[in-house]
Amino acid sequence: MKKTVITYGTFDILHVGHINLLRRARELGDRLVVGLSSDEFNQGKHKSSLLNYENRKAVLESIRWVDEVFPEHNWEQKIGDIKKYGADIFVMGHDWEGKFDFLSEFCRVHYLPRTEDISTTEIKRSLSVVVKDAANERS
Ligand code: C2G
Repeated sequence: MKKTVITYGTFDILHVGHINLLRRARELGDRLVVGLSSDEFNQGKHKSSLLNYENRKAVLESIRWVDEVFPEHNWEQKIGDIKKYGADIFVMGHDWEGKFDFLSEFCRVHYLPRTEDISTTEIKRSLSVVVKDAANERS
C-alpha cells in the first residue's frame, strides 16, 4: 500500500535545510506532496518571500523527492488536504513541534529535526551585507 507523506512551507531561496527536510519526509513513505505557501498566505505568516509562488513551485517540482506541489492558502486547509491526497504522514520541522498535533486524528504527525546553521532569513541578511559593501565600494 503506497504511503503518502504531506508537508507545507514557503521554501523561498531553497537551501540544504529544505532539501534535508524534503528528502527525509519522502523517505518516510512512497510519495511526497507539498503545500506551498501562496504569496498572499506568506503575508499572513508575516514572511515575504523573495521568489514568487510560480518561481518557488517550479523549483520544488524539479526536486527528485517531491511528487506534487499544491498551493497553501490558509491555516485551515490541512485536514481537507490530508483527505484529498490520502496522506498517511504529516511532516514538519521541529520548530513546529506540537503545533499540528491535532492532525493526529487524521494521519501520523511527525516532526523532523531542523538543519542547523542555515535559514533563508540568514541568507537574505548575508546578501544585504554583500550588496551594501558593493554599493559602498562604488561610491
Ligand atoms: N527547515 C528545516 N531546516 C532549516 C530551515 C527550514 O528543516 N534550516 C524546514 C522547516 O522546519 C519547515 C520546512 O523546512 O518544515 C519549510 O520551511 P519554511 O519554508 O520556513 O516553512 P514555514 O514558513 O515554516 O511554513 O503551514 C505550515 C507553514 O507553511 C510552514
